[in-house]
Amino acid sequence: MNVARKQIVLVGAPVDEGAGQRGCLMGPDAYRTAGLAGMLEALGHTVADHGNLAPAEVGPLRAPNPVLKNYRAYVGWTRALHDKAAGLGAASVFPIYLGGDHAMAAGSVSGQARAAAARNRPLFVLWLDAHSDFHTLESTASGNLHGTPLAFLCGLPGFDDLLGSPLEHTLKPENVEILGVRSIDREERDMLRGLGVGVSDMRRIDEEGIAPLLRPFLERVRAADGLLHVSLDVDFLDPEIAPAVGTTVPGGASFREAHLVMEMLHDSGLVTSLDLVELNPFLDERGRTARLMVDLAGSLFGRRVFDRPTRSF
Ligand SMILES: [Mn+2]
Repeated sequence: MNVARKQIVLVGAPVDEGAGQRGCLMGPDAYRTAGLAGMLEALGHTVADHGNLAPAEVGPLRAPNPVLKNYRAYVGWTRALHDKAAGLGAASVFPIYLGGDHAMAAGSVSGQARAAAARNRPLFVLWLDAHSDFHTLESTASGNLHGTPLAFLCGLPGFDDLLGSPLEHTLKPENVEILGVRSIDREERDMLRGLGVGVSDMRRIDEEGIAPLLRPFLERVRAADGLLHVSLDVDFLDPEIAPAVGTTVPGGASFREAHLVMEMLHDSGLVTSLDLVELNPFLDERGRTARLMVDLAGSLFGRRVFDRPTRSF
């Protein structure tokens, strides 16, 4: 078991322009209110809260597709988060990016990828999500940009505005594992298949169990001496236990499946950065989703569910 103390940095990313429903901008403060920092400190880690970021100033831009919503905001947030994440990735800290809708991962992950490349280590990404977020700016029908970050990160074309130049350190598609997915559009499926991204849907999780699906991926990260970024979307979880998300899809991960993933990630000692995304406190029930996400972070940082007294939710 890995019990190393970590220097954790919290970065608020109150992004909600990428989602179809507003409210994710309250996410970072909901995590703070739910006691994220104190919980991590109680586990023996040190925590520095860097507050909330603001989007970078962006000059005039024309959206490449008229259906896209809040395109300039996506560009501004991506640039601000990319710079912040590249800096944190170069330091010996563990950043937790507090979202914010999933559009923020375009910046957090690309910045971490840049830092990983500077350290000559491959970056692997575990994407825990009901959706694959693999639309291009052309293929999206909804225009909601939180459906596009993973396509950007894997180097699909059309995203050069995001950083003002082509993405230099793209993720290798085979270094990306999407777990828990249960809603993929046809265009996304074709692109995912063509590129060789790892995708385990809920049916596979039902049939094979979540641990045997995660384990080989972790072994590949270890064998490659890779860094591992985890991007945890609230809608990975079943809406019965995590209602505070604008994109609920029935049939998500259970409480135990989600904790097991986090415990395995902790035991692996491989995770170096984390996104907590899509929490919409406006849709929550007395903070239960925020508290569950904080609890899951606790498992990722070394807490055991069975060490705690039982309590009712
Ligand atoms: Mn997502």
